[in-house]
Amino acid sequence: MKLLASPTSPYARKLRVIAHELGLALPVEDTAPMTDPAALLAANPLGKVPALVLDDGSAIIDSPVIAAFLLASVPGQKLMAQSGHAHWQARTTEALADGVLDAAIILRFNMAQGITSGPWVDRQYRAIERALSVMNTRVGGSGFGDICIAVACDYLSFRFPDLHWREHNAALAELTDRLLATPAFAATRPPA
Ligand SMILES: N[C@@H](CCC(=O)N[C@@H](CS)C(=O)NCC(=O)O)C(=O)O
Repeated sequence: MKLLASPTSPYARKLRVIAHELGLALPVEDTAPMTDPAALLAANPLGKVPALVLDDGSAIIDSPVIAAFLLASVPGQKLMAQSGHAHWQARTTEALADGVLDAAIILRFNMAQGITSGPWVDRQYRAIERALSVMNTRVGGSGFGDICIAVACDYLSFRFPDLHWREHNAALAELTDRLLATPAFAATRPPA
């Protein structure tokens, strides 16, 4: 299998860290989504990375679905509970962290068009702020959720250095610093 992904995609980073922690080989094929490469559109008609292409040529898309596939590939994995309340809470933490990324990416697309203010922009910042403060209370819920959180926080540091998300979110800051020092995060740091 191979992951179509750009080196800076935080959704792909989440998957690469998870694969690393699960001991799965996950080769990455450098793919720039905005140029609409044929291989990406064949795997994902939405034109987004990451997309996972399996050995039989079929594809799995959307990072939460790919994450679930990776976890299911390793029976007995310890990153996330298999079922029950803890399972759904871990997946909810993933949705929160992915939602922070979705809002951040909307902001970046707006910035690229020169739009840096207005109600739609403010709405994204408010969503990020609220989600961060809830994520701050969810640290330590699961290894999987913690990875999702740290990937999102480090993406904010990477793309929004003026956001100062650490100031009111001490648990997020401690978690992110701790996970950034692990081999999986070090190996997937986005290029400057
Ligand atoms: N929900 C998707 C979001 C993926 C996504 O937005 N990827 C960005 C790159 S980080 C992308 O491919 N954008 C291209 C586009 O929106 O056309 C996931 O979790 O995989």
